[in-house]
Amino acid sequence: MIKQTSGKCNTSNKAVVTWVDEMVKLCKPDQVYWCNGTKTERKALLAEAVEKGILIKLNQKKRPGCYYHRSNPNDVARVEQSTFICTESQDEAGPTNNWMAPKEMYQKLRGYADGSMRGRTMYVIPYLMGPPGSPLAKIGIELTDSIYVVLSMGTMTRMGKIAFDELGNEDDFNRGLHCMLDVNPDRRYIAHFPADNAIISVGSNYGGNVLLGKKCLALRIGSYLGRQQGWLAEHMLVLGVESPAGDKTYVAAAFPSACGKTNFAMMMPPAHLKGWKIWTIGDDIAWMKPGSDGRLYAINPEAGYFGVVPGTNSKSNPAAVEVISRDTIFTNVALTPDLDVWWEGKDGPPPKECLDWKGNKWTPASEEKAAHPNSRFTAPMINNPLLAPEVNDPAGVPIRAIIFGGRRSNTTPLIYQAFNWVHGVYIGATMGSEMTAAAVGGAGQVRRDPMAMLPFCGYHMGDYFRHWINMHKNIKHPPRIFHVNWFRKDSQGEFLWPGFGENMRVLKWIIDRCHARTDADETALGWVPGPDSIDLIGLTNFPPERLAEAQAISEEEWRREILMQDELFMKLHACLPKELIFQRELLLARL
Ligand code: OXD
Ligand code: MN
Repeated sequence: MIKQTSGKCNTSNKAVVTWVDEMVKLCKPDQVYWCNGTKTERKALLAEAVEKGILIKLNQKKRPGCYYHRSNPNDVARVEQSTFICTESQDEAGPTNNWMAPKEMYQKLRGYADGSMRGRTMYVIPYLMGPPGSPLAKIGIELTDSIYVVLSMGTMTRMGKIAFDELGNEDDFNRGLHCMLDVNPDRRYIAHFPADNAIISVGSNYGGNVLLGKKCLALRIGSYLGRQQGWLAEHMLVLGVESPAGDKTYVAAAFPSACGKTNFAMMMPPAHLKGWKIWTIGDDIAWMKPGSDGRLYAINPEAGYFGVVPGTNSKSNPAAVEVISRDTIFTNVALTPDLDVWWEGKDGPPPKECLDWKGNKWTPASEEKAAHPNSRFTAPMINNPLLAPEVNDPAGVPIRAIIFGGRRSNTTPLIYQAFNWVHGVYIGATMGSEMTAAAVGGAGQVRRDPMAMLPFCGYHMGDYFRHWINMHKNIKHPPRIFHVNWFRKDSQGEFLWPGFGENMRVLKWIIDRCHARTDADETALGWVPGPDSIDLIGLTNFPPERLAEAQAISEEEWRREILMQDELFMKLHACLPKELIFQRELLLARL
């Protein structure tokens, strides 16, 4: 008989109780704790995590409600090579996903899970993804032996009783099992079983691998369900742009991991663009469905931010600085002697001395970075001064523009607009980006990352493109589609565009295009701003020639680019929609 310590089973849902019992028999924890999501519970769990040395309580005067965590140095990012989509056939998962037959993977991972929680507590985390009452919201239950996961899920999702209330007696919930094991990369698997709406993650304690509501449910399983049910699960931020006249236009944008989605979602417009204001809906994931009025509506399924810390400062993201000033768990940043945190790119000078993310003494003369490049903050969205109140609207917000963007030091202009929906799908499908620290391996190399979904698409990428093309039929008023590149460099290796808040100037052009308030010039790639349509007033050291350089289209670079795109198209050939091949031909002809 399992001993229930404090949290009692708080549902009578038979499917839930049966499944939890089954997993308890498998993992054999000493205790089972059912989370209810209250403040009192969080306080107690935080105290327990501190007592066990899993968290360090930070200086509460400087950072009220903040805690510090160090992960195992072998476990600091998503591991794409250990991430599997377990569909019945390998074709269904497609060539861009690792695949194993469900039966085989269940057997392997149940073998690892068997008895893995002996001497430990199993936490039952019921959670809701999306605003309560939203037809787009989904329920998940994560079973984990990591208190760090419980505390993080409490911030990232609407966790606790609310999820059981929404579920009622239904059986429609995601079944997620997470076992830390000994955090050994050789026994690290993040396995998705889309047909069962189930996930098993073992051998890691890094957010992207273990906060199962996020990448696993909201994107991989979500994209699979979205295709079946007629909606889109996307790796996109969502924001509202308020104009000086007070109207709001909603935009969704897909950039690969660690390419500035959080900064863009919380952007502070430059002083010159008086009266313009950004409101955040979400910074990482959008679930989008056509509404009965023919527009595409989006919700943010999350309730918090799991953001990259290095580079966060009052210039790059003043709102995030405020977000992480309280109630935040910092993972793998540096720890100062007064129990505050530090990272490369923080405001102010570096500390004279601190402990780096591995706990070693660090000084500014040290060769290593003090904070891991993929160190993270986990913070509640309610801390965000720019949080849009509509974030809790069950209906979501109507999307007028979709922006795709990669990190490219050459080839791709600052901004261009697709000619139409299918052309926009082609632009998203062929997106390339230089890899970042958010995933293990390959940093800096250009890889195709279609719609920023390469690591997150739960089925064949060719079928995913087909789903995108088909969605158009159900969206009478489709969003306009754009592509941006904030990262293009000049011949000296300097960024051509100042980025951060100045991106508002580009966003303003996008919004104006959506409302037919500005014109554009036609190029081989798509529509681009006319000579004076991007407002450069107030930008220092930025002559119009620099914008022309950022917008330049080199035929030679584009021929090379199209050849690189072909590698992905060849890979996906069996399921690649013909429309995309036609788009490629049209582009070549225009060039
Ligand atoms: C993330 C990622 O953590 O994309 O959001 O890796
Ligand atoms: Mn992401």
